[in-house]
Amino acid sequence: MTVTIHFAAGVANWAEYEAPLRAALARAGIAANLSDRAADPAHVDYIIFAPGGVINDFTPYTGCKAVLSLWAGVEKYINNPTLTQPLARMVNDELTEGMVEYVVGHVLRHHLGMDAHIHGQDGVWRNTILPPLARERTVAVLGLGELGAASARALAALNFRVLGWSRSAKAIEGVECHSGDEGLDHVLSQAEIAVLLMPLTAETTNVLDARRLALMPKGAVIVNPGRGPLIDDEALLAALDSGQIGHATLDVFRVEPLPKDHPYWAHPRVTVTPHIAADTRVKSACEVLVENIRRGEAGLPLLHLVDRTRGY
Ligand code: NDP
Ligand code: OXD
Repeated sequence: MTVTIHFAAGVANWAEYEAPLRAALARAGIAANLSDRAADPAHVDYIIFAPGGVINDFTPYTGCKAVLSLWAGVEKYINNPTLTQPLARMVNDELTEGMVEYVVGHVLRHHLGMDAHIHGQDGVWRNTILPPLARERTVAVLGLGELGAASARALAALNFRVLGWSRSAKAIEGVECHSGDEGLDHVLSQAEIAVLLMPLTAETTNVLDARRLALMPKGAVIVNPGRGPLIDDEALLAALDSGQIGHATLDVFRVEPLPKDHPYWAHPRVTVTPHIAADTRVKSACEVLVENIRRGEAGLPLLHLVDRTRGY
Protein backbone atom coordinates (compact mmCIF):
# COMPACT_ATOMS: atom_id res chain seq x y z
CA MET A 1 0.00 0.00 0.00
CA THR A 2 1.44 3.39 -1.03
CA VAL A 3 0.52 6.54 0.89
CA THR A 4 0.21 9.82 -0.97
CA ILE A 5 1.80 12.75 0.82
CA HIS A 6 1.46 16.31 -0.40
CA PHE A 7 4.25 18.52 0.88
CA ALA A 8 2.49 21.90 0.99
CA ALA A 9 4.89 23.78 3.24
CA GLY A 10 6.52 26.03 0.67
CA VAL A 11 9.25 25.78 -1.94
CA ALA A 12 12.15 26.54 0.39
CA ASN A 13 11.06 23.90 2.87
CA TRP A 14 10.59 21.35 0.08
CA ALA A 15 14.18 21.81 -1.01
CA GLU A 16 15.36 21.14 2.55
CA TYR A 17 12.89 18.41 3.47
CA GLU A 18 12.51 16.26 0.37
CA ALA A 19 15.59 14.06 0.75
CA PRO A 20 15.47 13.60 4.57
CA LEU A 21 11.75 12.91 4.41
CA ARG A 22 12.19 10.26 1.73
CA ALA A 23 14.96 8.71 3.81
CA ALA A 24 12.83 8.72 7.00
CA LEU A 25 9.89 7.16 5.13
CA ALA A 26 12.19 4.46 3.76
CA ARG A 27 13.61 3.77 7.23
CA ALA A 28 10.06 3.35 8.54
CA GLY A 29 9.25 1.00 5.66
CA ILE A 30 6.51 3.28 4.33
CA ALA A 31 6.03 3.22 0.58
CA ALA A 32 5.12 6.79 -0.30
CA ASN A 33 4.18 8.88 -3.24
CA LEU A 34 5.67 12.12 -1.87
CA SER A 35 5.40 15.29 -3.90
CA ASP A 36 5.13 19.05 -3.54
CA ARG A 37 2.42 18.97 -6.21
CA ALA A 38 -0.87 17.20 -5.55
CA ALA A 39 -2.10 15.82 -8.85
CA ASP A 40 -5.45 14.79 -7.40
CA PRO A 41 -6.28 16.31 -3.98
CA ALA A 42 -8.96 13.68 -3.35
CA HIS A 43 -6.25 11.01 -3.25
CA VAL A 44 -3.90 12.76 -0.84
CA ASP A 45 -3.55 10.84 2.45
CA TYR A 46 -1.44 13.36 4.40
CA ILE A 47 -0.62 17.03 3.96
CA ILE A 48 2.60 18.44 5.39
CA PHE A 49 1.95 22.09 6.05
CA ALA A 50 3.44 25.36 7.26
CA PRO A 51 2.26 28.97 7.31
CA GLY A 52 2.71 30.47 3.87
CA GLY A 53 2.20 27.04 2.31
CA VAL A 54 0.33 26.60 -0.91
CA ILE A 55 -3.07 25.41 0.35
CA ASN A 56 -5.75 27.79 1.54
CA ASP A 57 -8.73 25.61 0.74
CA PHE A 58 -8.54 22.10 2.23
CA THR A 59 -12.01 21.13 0.96
CA PRO A 60 -10.85 19.11 -2.08
CA TYR A 61 -8.65 16.92 0.14
CA THR A 62 -11.56 14.62 0.89
CA GLY A 63 -9.45 11.55 1.71
CA CYS A 64 -6.86 13.36 3.80
CA LYS A 65 -6.25 11.59 7.10
CA ALA A 66 -4.24 14.37 8.75
CA VAL A 67 -2.57 17.72 8.23
CA LEU A 68 0.90 17.64 9.78
CA SER A 69 2.32 21.03 10.65
CA LEU A 70 6.01 21.93 10.60
CA TRP A 71 5.26 24.59 13.21
CA ALA A 72 4.50 24.30 16.90
CA GLY A 73 2.15 27.28 16.86
CA VAL A 74 -0.91 26.82 14.67
CA GLU A 75 -2.76 30.10 15.18
CA LYS A 76 -2.36 31.11 11.52
CA TYR A 77 -4.53 28.27 10.22
CA ILE A 78 -6.42 26.69 13.10
CA ASN A 79 -9.35 28.96 12.29
CA ASN A 80 -9.41 28.07 8.59
CA PRO A 81 -12.98 26.69 8.27
CA THR A 82 -11.97 24.37 5.41
CA LEU A 83 -9.31 22.67 7.53
CA THR A 84 -11.49 20.01 9.15
CA GLN A 85 -8.97 17.16 9.04
CA PRO A 86 -7.08 16.16 12.22
CA LEU A 87 -4.26 18.70 12.68
CA ALA A 88 -1.00 17.74 14.36
CA ARG A 89 1.52 20.39 15.38
CA MET A 90 5.28 20.09 15.62
CA VAL A 91 6.70 18.87 18.91
CA ASN A 92 10.15 17.35 19.09
CA ASP A 93 13.15 17.19 21.36
CA GLU A 94 15.37 19.44 19.25
CA LEU A 95 12.73 22.17 19.10
CA THR A 96 12.42 21.96 22.88
CA GLU A 97 16.21 21.94 23.37
CA GLY A 98 16.54 25.03 21.19
CA MET A 99 13.87 26.87 23.15
CA VAL A 100 15.35 25.92 26.51
CA GLU A 101 18.75 27.24 25.39
CA TYR A 102 17.21 30.52 24.16
CA VAL A 103 15.26 31.02 27.37
CA VAL A 104 18.12 30.14 29.69
CA GLY A 105 20.55 32.31 27.70
CA HIS A 106 18.35 35.38 27.73
CA VAL A 107 17.28 34.95 31.34
CA LEU A 108 20.94 34.64 32.41
CA ARG A 109 21.86 37.73 30.39
CA HIS A 110 19.36 39.81 32.34
CA HIS A 111 19.92 38.06 35.66
CA LEU A 112 23.69 38.62 35.53
CA GLY A 113 23.41 42.11 34.07
CA MET A 114 25.83 41.10 31.30
CA ASP A 115 25.06 44.16 29.17
CA ALA A 116 26.74 46.49 31.63
CA HIS A 117 30.08 44.78 31.00
CA ILE A 118 29.64 43.96 27.32
CA HIS A 119 28.70 47.54 26.44
CA GLY A 120 30.46 49.41 29.23
CA GLN A 121 34.21 48.88 28.76
CA ASP A 122 35.19 52.44 29.57
CA GLY A 123 38.15 51.88 31.87
CA VAL A 124 36.10 52.22 35.06
CA TRP A 125 36.40 49.28 37.51
CA ARG A 126 32.79 48.93 38.71
CA ASN A 127 32.85 46.05 41.15
CA THR A 128 30.23 47.14 43.60
CA ILE A 129 27.04 46.09 41.83
CA LEU A 130 26.84 42.32 41.92
CA PRO A 131 23.97 40.17 40.68
CA PRO A 132 22.06 38.18 43.27
CA LEU A 133 22.31 34.40 43.14
CA ALA A 134 19.72 32.68 40.99
CA ARG A 135 18.02 31.39 44.15
CA GLU A 136 17.32 35.03 45.00
CA ARG A 137 15.76 35.79 41.60
CA THR A 138 12.15 35.05 40.72
CA VAL A 139 11.44 34.08 37.13
CA ALA A 140 7.93 33.45 35.81
CA VAL A 141 7.23 31.12 32.92
CA LEU A 142 3.81 31.78 31.42
CA GLY A 143 2.70 28.67 29.54
CA LEU A 144 3.80 25.30 30.89
CA GLY A 145 3.41 23.11 27.82
CA GLU A 146 6.13 21.30 25.88
CA LEU A 147 8.40 24.33 25.70
CA GLY A 148 7.40 26.23 28.83
CA ALA A 149 7.65 23.23 31.17
CA ALA A 150 11.08 22.29 29.83
CA SER A 151 12.28 25.90 30.16
CA ALA A 152 10.87 26.16 33.69
CA ARG A 153 12.64 22.94 34.69
CA ALA A 154 15.94 24.16 33.26
CA LEU A 155 15.66 27.45 35.14
CA ALA A 156 14.75 25.62 38.34
CA ALA A 157 17.79 23.38 37.84
CA LEU A 158 19.91 26.56 37.87
CA ASN A 159 18.33 27.41 41.23
CA PHE A 160 16.07 30.24 40.05
CA ARG A 161 12.86 30.59 42.00
CA VAL A 162 10.48 29.65 39.22
CA LEU A 163 6.79 30.46 39.16
CA GLY A 164 4.74 28.94 36.38
CA TRP A 165 1.33 29.73 34.96
CA SER A 166 -0.89 27.68 32.69
CA ARG A 167 -4.57 27.29 31.76
CA SER A 168 -5.04 24.05 33.70
CA ALA A 169 -3.41 23.30 37.06
CA LYS A 170 0.02 21.63 36.86
CA ALA A 171 2.57 20.07 39.18
CA ILE A 172 6.21 20.41 38.09
CA GLU A 173 8.99 19.63 40.51
CA GLY A 174 10.88 22.74 41.53
CA VAL A 175 8.28 25.06 39.98
CA GLU A 176 5.53 26.84 41.90
CA CYS A 177 2.60 26.37 39.54
CA HIS A 178 -0.45 28.60 39.25
CA SER A 179 -3.41 28.86 36.90
CA GLY A 180 -6.40 31.09 36.24
CA ASP A 181 -6.63 34.91 36.07
CA GLU A 182 -5.84 35.42 39.75
CA GLY A 183 -2.92 33.05 39.41
CA LEU A 184 -1.47 35.22 36.67
CA ASP A 185 -1.71 38.40 38.73
CA HIS A 186 -0.06 36.62 41.65
CA VAL A 187 2.77 35.31 39.45
CA LEU A 188 3.38 38.61 37.67
CA SER A 189 3.45 40.61 40.88
CA GLN A 190 6.59 38.66 41.86
CA ALA A 191 8.20 38.15 38.44
CA GLU A 192 11.50 39.96 38.04
CA ILE A 193 11.82 38.18 34.69
CA ALA A 194 8.79 36.82 32.81
CA VAL A 195 9.11 34.36 29.92
CA LEU A 196 6.08 34.04 27.62
CA LEU A 197 5.49 30.61 26.13
CA MET A 198 1.76 30.46 25.57
CA PRO A 199 0.14 29.82 22.21
CA LEU A 200 -1.75 32.67 20.57
CA THR A 201 -5.49 32.23 21.10
CA ALA A 202 -8.43 34.56 21.70
CA GLU A 203 -7.78 34.18 25.46
CA THR A 204 -4.06 34.88 25.35
CA THR A 205 -4.16 37.89 23.01
CA ASN A 206 -2.84 40.96 24.89
CA VAL A 207 -2.56 38.91 28.07
CA LEU A 208 0.29 41.23 29.04
CA ASP A 209 -1.61 44.51 28.97
CA ALA A 210 -1.01 47.81 30.77
CA ARG A 211 -2.65 46.63 34.00
CA ARG A 212 -0.61 43.45 34.20
CA LEU A 213 2.66 45.13 33.23
CA ALA A 214 2.03 47.55 36.09
CA LEU A 215 1.71 44.62 38.52
CA MET A 216 5.29 43.51 37.87
CA PRO A 217 8.16 44.67 40.09
CA LYS A 218 9.64 47.92 38.77
CA GLY A 219 12.37 47.26 36.22
CA ALA A 220 11.17 43.72 35.46
CA VAL A 221 12.27 42.03 32.24
CA ILE A 222 10.08 40.37 29.62
CA VAL A 223 11.38 37.59 27.38
CA ASN A 224 8.86 36.70 24.66
CA PRO A 225 9.57 33.77 22.36
CA GLY A 226 5.83 32.85 22.37
CA ARG A 227 3.88 35.06 19.97
CA GLY A 228 3.89 38.83 19.41
CA PRO A 229 0.20 39.52 20.13
CA LEU A 230 0.51 38.03 23.64
CA ILE A 231 1.70 41.53 24.55
CA ASP A 232 -0.10 44.84 24.03
CA ASP A 233 2.71 46.62 22.16
CA GLU A 234 1.56 50.16 23.03
CA ALA A 235 1.37 49.24 26.70
CA LEU A 236 4.82 47.64 26.60
CA LEU A 237 6.40 50.66 24.91
CA ALA A 238 4.84 52.95 27.53
CA ALA A 239 6.07 50.68 30.34
CA LEU A 240 9.59 50.60 28.84
CA ASP A 241 9.62 54.39 28.49
CA SER A 242 8.59 54.86 32.10
CA GLY A 243 11.12 52.29 33.38
CA GLN A 244 8.35 50.09 34.80
CA ILE A 245 9.72 47.41 32.47
CA GLY A 246 13.52 47.44 32.40
CA HIS A 247 14.01 45.44 29.22
CA ALA A 248 12.10 43.34 26.72
CA THR A 249 13.75 40.62 24.65
CA LEU A 250 11.30 39.90 21.85
CA ASP A 251 11.57 37.11 19.30
CA VAL A 252 8.06 37.26 17.85
CA PHE A 253 5.93 40.11 16.59
CA ARG A 254 2.48 41.00 15.26
CA VAL A 255 4.07 41.59 11.86
CA GLU A 256 7.11 39.52 10.82
CA PRO A 257 9.64 40.46 9.65
CA LEU A 258 9.36 43.34 12.10
CA PRO A 259 8.92 46.47 9.92
CA LYS A 260 12.05 48.63 9.69
CA ASP A 261 10.31 51.64 11.22
CA HIS A 262 8.88 49.77 14.21
CA PRO A 263 9.80 51.51 17.49
CA TYR A 264 11.11 48.24 18.93
CA TRP A 265 14.15 48.31 16.63
CA ALA A 266 15.52 51.56 18.02
CA HIS A 267 14.32 51.29 21.60
CA PRO A 268 17.29 51.18 24.01
CA ARG A 269 15.44 48.78 26.28
CA VAL A 270 14.40 46.29 23.61
CA THR A 271 16.34 43.41 22.10
CA VAL A 272 14.85 42.10 18.86
CA THR A 273 15.68 38.56 17.81
CA PRO A 274 14.23 37.53 14.43
CA HIS A 275 11.97 34.59 15.35
CA ILE A 276 14.92 32.31 15.92
CA ALA A 277 14.27 31.14 19.46
CA ALA A 278 13.67 27.54 18.42
CA ASP A 279 13.89 26.36 14.87
CA THR A 280 12.17 23.25 13.56
CA ARG A 281 15.20 21.15 12.61
CA VAL A 282 14.72 19.08 9.50
CA LYS A 283 15.96 15.66 10.59
CA SER A 284 14.09 15.47 13.89
CA ALA A 285 11.01 17.03 12.30
CA CYS A 286 11.01 14.31 9.63
CA GLU A 287 11.09 11.63 12.33
CA VAL A 288 7.96 13.10 13.95
CA LEU A 289 6.14 13.52 10.62
CA VAL A 290 6.90 9.96 9.59
CA GLU A 291 5.97 8.56 13.00
CA ASN A 292 2.58 10.22 12.67
CA ILE A 293 2.11 8.80 9.16
CA ARG A 294 3.08 5.38 10.49
CA ARG A 295 0.55 5.75 13.28
CA GLY A 296 -2.14 6.98 10.90
CA GLU A 297 -1.62 3.95 8.67
CA ALA A 298 -1.59 1.58 11.66
CA GLY A 299 -4.85 3.06 13.01
CA LEU A 300 -3.06 4.40 16.10
CA PRO A 301 -3.80 7.79 17.69
CA LEU A 302 -1.72 10.60 16.16
CA LEU A 303 0.81 12.47 18.26
CA HIS A 304 0.51 16.16 19.13
CA LEU A 305 -3.01 16.71 17.86
CA VAL A 306 -4.34 20.23 18.14
CA ASP A 307 -7.47 20.60 20.25
CA ARG A 308 -9.67 22.95 18.26
CA THR A 309 -11.92 23.80 21.19
CA ARG A 310 -8.90 25.05 23.20
CA GLY A 311 -7.39 26.66 20.13
CA TYR A 312 -3.92 25.10 20.46
P1 NDP B 1 1.86 23.78 24.32
O1 NDP B 1 0.53 23.73 23.66
O2 NDP B 1 2.55 22.51 24.63
O3 NDP B 1 1.77 24.62 25.68
C1 NDP B 1 1.03 25.78 25.77
C2 NDP B 1 0.97 26.20 27.23
O4 NDP B 1 0.26 27.44 27.31
C3 NDP B 1 0.19 25.19 28.08
O5 NDP B 1 0.78 25.09 29.35
C4 NDP B 1 -1.18 25.84 28.18
O6 NDP B 1 -1.90 25.49 29.35
C5 NDP B 1 -0.80 27.30 28.24
N1 NDP B 1 -1.95 28.11 27.87
C6 NDP B 1 -2.68 28.08 26.74
N2 NDP B 1 -3.71 28.94 26.82
C7 NDP B 1 -3.63 29.50 28.03
C8 NDP B 1 -4.42 30.44 28.72
N3 NDP B 1 -5.51 30.99 28.16
N4 NDP B 1 -4.06 30.78 29.97
C9 NDP B 1 -2.97 30.22 30.55
N5 NDP B 1 -2.17 29.32 29.96
C10 NDP B 1 -2.51 28.98 28.71
O7 NDP B 1 2.76 24.68 23.36
P2 NDP B 1 4.34 24.66 23.21
O8 NDP B 1 4.95 24.73 24.55
O9 NDP B 1 4.75 23.57 22.30
O10 NDP B 1 4.57 26.02 22.41
C11 NDP B 1 4.17 27.26 22.97
C12 NDP B 1 4.26 28.34 21.92
O11 NDP B 1 5.61 28.66 21.65
C13 NDP B 1 3.72 27.96 20.53
O12 NDP B 1 2.31 28.03 20.49
C14 NDP B 1 4.36 29.02 19.66
O13 NDP B 1 3.54 30.17 19.65
C15 NDP B 1 5.66 29.34 20.41
N6 NDP B 1 6.84 28.88 19.66
C16 NDP B 1 7.78 29.82 19.32
C17 NDP B 1 8.92 29.44 18.65
C18 NDP B 1 9.96 30.45 18.33
O14 NDP B 1 10.94 30.12 17.67
N7 NDP B 1 9.82 31.69 18.77
C19 NDP B 1 9.18 28.05 18.29
C20 NDP B 1 8.13 27.15 18.69
C21 NDP B 1 7.01 27.57 19.37
P3 NDP B 1 -2.34 23.97 29.62
O15 NDP B 1 -1.06 23.26 29.98
O16 NDP B 1 -3.27 24.08 30.73
O17 NDP B 1 -2.93 23.46 28.34
C1 OXD C 1 6.72 27.52 15.62
C2 OXD C 1 7.58 28.65 15.52
O1 OXD C 1 5.58 27.70 15.99
O2 OXD C 1 8.66 28.54 14.93
O3 OXD C 1 7.15 26.39 15.32
O4 OXD C 1 7.28 29.73 16.03
